[in-house]
Amino acid sequence: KILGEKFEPRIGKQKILLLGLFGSGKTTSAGKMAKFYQSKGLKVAVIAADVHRPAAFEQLQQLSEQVKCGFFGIKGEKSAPRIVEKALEELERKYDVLILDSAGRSAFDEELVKELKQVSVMFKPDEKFLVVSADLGQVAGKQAQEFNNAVGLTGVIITKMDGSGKGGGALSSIAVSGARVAFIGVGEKLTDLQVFDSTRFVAQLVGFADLPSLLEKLKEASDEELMQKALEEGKLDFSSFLAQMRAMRKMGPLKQIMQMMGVYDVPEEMVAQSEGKMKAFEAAVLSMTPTERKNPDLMKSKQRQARVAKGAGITEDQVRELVKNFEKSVKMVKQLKGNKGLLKRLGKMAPNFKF
Ligand SMILES: Nc1nc2c(ncn2[C@@H]2O[C@H](COP(=O)(O)OP(=O)(O)OP(=O)(O)O)[C@@H](O)[C@H]2O)c(=O)[nH]1
Ligand SMILES: [Mg+2]
Repeated sequence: KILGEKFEPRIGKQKILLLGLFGSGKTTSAGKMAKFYQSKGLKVAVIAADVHRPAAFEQLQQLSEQVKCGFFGIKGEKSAPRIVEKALEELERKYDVLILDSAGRSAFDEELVKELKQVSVMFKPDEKFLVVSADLGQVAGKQAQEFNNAVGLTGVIITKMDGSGKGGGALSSIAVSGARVAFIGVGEKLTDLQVFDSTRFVAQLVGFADLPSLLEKLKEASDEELMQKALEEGKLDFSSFLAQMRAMRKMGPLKQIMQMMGVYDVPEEMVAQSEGKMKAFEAAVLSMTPTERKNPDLMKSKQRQARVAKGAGITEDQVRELVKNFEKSVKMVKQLKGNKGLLKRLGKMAPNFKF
């Protein structure tokens, strides 16, 4: 498995400690998780133990009111362990799931580790989830390692997967760090939380024609030289992109390709959507001039997009989507190439495959 197994949240009595740096999304995630566990029929309370951030108490209290879950905090109390001690006395018999929002720091440092250790000793959490923002990209893996070494983690929550182009980097670097991704945050609303499931995630990625892990698989199919060249240079152009799409077609339906890679249960609608997209993309690339195919930046021009759309019989939005997805692919190929650990994992997953 590339990105780890599907996370199975425990549905039962438990204590969850959320930790992480400033602004990573701890408090928001506390609210989202309260809602999630409550939807599983459990009685949930959140604990405000961030004693450093002004108004942390109020922020969590408001969230708890929206979720309609329990809340505990001591306004003005400066000792996190004391809050935890009182919270346990007050809540432990009444609730199934206790979620503790701890204080962040601007950077990983001794003070933070010290406080987390004290809180941990008092709280005795079943789960210690590090909350990191997808914006961190590859740095997320390093952070997961630091926290894991210092206080031990049972999982990672990656927030802001919606807004950032760096989500793939964050996810892969965490997988490589050996930590497990438990949940992902995909928006600011309380319902914007997903249990992490690599299959589903990969299926979402298939929304763009160039799934980087497919790239290697595809090079066997056709236009081997082109693909090889693109990979070696870490540089794709629209011609090699088209070659991949054709290779994909040749190899048969996307679903089968995914299954060859060990990814089962690809949702039907996603497959259908991306097959349709592929056709439009192919038409667009064929309507480009050779110069445009070799110089993808040219296709940022609105006039060129309009011309290609007309020639291909698709909308300008579809052309823009192609350009956008193409850019994403280039980024992901670069990340893939720079990520030796992930390459090794992919290699293990597809044993007949050389990198
Ligand atoms: N788009 C998006 N925004 C998010 C997500 N999760 C959190 N945010 C936003 O990120 C900002 C910071 O979130 P908080 O939950 O306050 O972060 P925190 O880690 O508690 O921050 P501190 O208490 O300052 O350490 C808020 O504006 C949230 O709305 C997410 O999954 N997607
Ligand atoms: Mg907070």
